[in-house]
Order: sequence, then structure tokens, then C-alpha cells
Amino acid sequence: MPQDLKSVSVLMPANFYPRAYERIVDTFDAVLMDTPDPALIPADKRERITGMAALLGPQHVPIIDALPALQIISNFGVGYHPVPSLHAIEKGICVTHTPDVLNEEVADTALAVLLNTLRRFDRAGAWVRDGRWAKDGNFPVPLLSLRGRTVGIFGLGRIGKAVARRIEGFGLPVHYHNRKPAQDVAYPWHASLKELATAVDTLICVVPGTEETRHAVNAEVLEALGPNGVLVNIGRGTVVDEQALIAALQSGTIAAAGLDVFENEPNVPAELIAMENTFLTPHIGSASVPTRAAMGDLVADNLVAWFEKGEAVTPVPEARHLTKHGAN
Ligand code: A2R
Repeated sequence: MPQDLKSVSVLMPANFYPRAYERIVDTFDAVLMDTPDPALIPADKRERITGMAALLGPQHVPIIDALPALQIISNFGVGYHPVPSLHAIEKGICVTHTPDVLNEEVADTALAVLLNTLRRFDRAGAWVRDGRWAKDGNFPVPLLSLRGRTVGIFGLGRIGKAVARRIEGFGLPVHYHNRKPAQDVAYPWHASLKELATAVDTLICVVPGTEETRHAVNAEVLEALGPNGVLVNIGRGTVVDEQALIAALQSGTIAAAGLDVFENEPNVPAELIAMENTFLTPHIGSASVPTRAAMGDLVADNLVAWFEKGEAVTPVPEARHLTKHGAN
């Protein structure tokens, strides 16, 4: 018998993403919380809350532990923080994410970040707005170009392949590094990130932020990328050793970097902000109203499917064995 969803209590941040928020409030008994603090969970709901929607972070571990009946956490975003996610899954709680619906948007962002890093369109736009064209003359011609580059993709998955298709469209060769070669592509695979960085002059990172990928882009990889090298990161900030990157940009070990994600968001190192050879955006890879709405729908759809059918739509790979009625 499917449950009456209005009797299902789902915990959600009070300021959650609009479409997800509306769908969850309309469908479930939504329990809203301003900050993720177990002390703020209403006492009469603590043992009743079976679902949760969140942008998961380490701060959610105490909340997960404070909810004895929790069955599913619907995470907003394709990336899912390993600490709370694996903690929940170990307890038999399903964790879901929002893959695929953001592939093309994030890939568009990757190309925008790459082009801005090379051609400085943001600074050129400011040149007009700040009245400098009339006052100071023509905008200084950028040193770097996309032309003639060879692009390496670190993480040729759903989003990485959408980035690769765009790079092909721009007429440039694509190489990649995953732990194993992808089955459905003909791009050259490199067995290590350092080998990839040696073979290319432009490195785009789209890997998940895991223990394994932490600081994978280190001083050695940046050295291998070389003095004409450009780094773009649109995956997770933890993948790049930020201090090594700052040193590489300051010393000319690589030429420039375009970053949408950072190690300690929303804090961005002052050195990166001060540099002329960086292009920085505030984690906006999937940020458009239509794509964020599609992600919000999938957050709600995962909760509905779990409570109506007993299975989530898009569980994270580590949670695929979990159903409402136990592990498979
Ligand atoms: O390693 P493989 O063969 O499983 O390939 C995956 C690759 N990958 C890695 N490559 C090298 N070393 C690793 N330790 C490693 N871990 C994962 O990253 C796969 O090709 C790719 C991830 O692709 P998907 O799982 O399809 O993720 P999607 O949807 O493209 O999103 C990637 C990330 C998210 O996790 C967020 O952090 C960000 O982009 O938005």
C-alpha cells in the first residue's frame, strides 16, 4: 500500500532551493530548519522524520545521528560530500543525488570559464563599463588563446563527456584520465593524471571530490602541465591543492587558471583574487533557473519514489543496494 505522502515527515532547510522547496512543502509534511542543528529538530518530529532533503555537508552528521527513523536523504547536486553520505549509507540510509539533468549546463560553464581564462572577456567587459575604452584606449590584447591547444579532461564521466563534445566542436583534440578507460569514446586515455598533464596544455577537472581525488592536482601535475598550461576546475575544490596552484601561478610554472570551485568555499584565497592570470566564479556550474528547477524536481522525485514505490530514482552508486524494505 503506498503511503499517504502528507503523513511522511521530511526535514529540509528553510531556505532550500525554490523548486525542491515548493514540491516538498506541497507533497510532504515538511519540517523546516534554519540551520542544521540537532537541537532545533522539533521534539514531536524527531522520531517521525523519515526523509531529508539537503545539500549535504559534514555538518549534517549529527543530524543524521539524531533521527532514528531516517530512511532517505535526497541530496541537491550530482556531487555528494563523502563524509555524511557514507556515514548515512553505513547506517542503511539511502542517499540520492541529481545526475544527468545538469550535464549540459555544467559543460557550458566549463567552456565559459576556459574561454574567459584565456581571452579575458570579463576584464574586457569591465573595460567598457568602467569607461576605460574612451579614456585609456584599446583593451590590452590577451596573451593566451584557445587556438592550437590540446585539452585533457580529468574525469570523463557524464559531465566530462559533454565538455569533450564541446571541445571537439571548437576543433581541438581531447585526451582524458579516469581510473579505467571509458568504453564508449575514442579519445586517448592516460593511465595517470601526471601522464595526462604531460600530454596536454589545458586541463579541465570534472572529477568528484573523494578521498582519492583530494589534492590530485598537485605541484607535480602542474609542473607537467607546463608554462603554457591552463587549469580549469569545475568539479570540486578539494581536487586541487590550492597552495600549490598559487605557487605555480606566481612562478609561471603554469600560465593561468579558471576556477568555479574552491577548497574552502565560500572563502577564496586572497592571492587567487589578486592575480591577473585567474578567472574566478562562485560555484555556479549548474546555476540557471531552468537547470536548478530540474535538479529540484529530481530531489523531490527521489523522495516520492522512495515512499511510493520503495526505491529511489537516482541513488548514489554506493547506495544502489538500498530499498525502503531493506538492502538487496
Ligand atoms: O575512474 P572512473 O573510471 O570511475 O571514472 C570516473 C572519474 N573518476 C576518477 N578518475 C580518476 N581518478 C579517480 N580517483 C576518479 N574518481 C572518479 O570521474 C568518471 O569518469 C568521472 C566522474 O563521472 P560521473 O560519475 O559520471 O560524474 P558526473 O556526473 O560527470 O559529475 C562529476 C563531478 C561531480 O561529482 C561533482 O563533483 C561535479 O562534477 O559537479
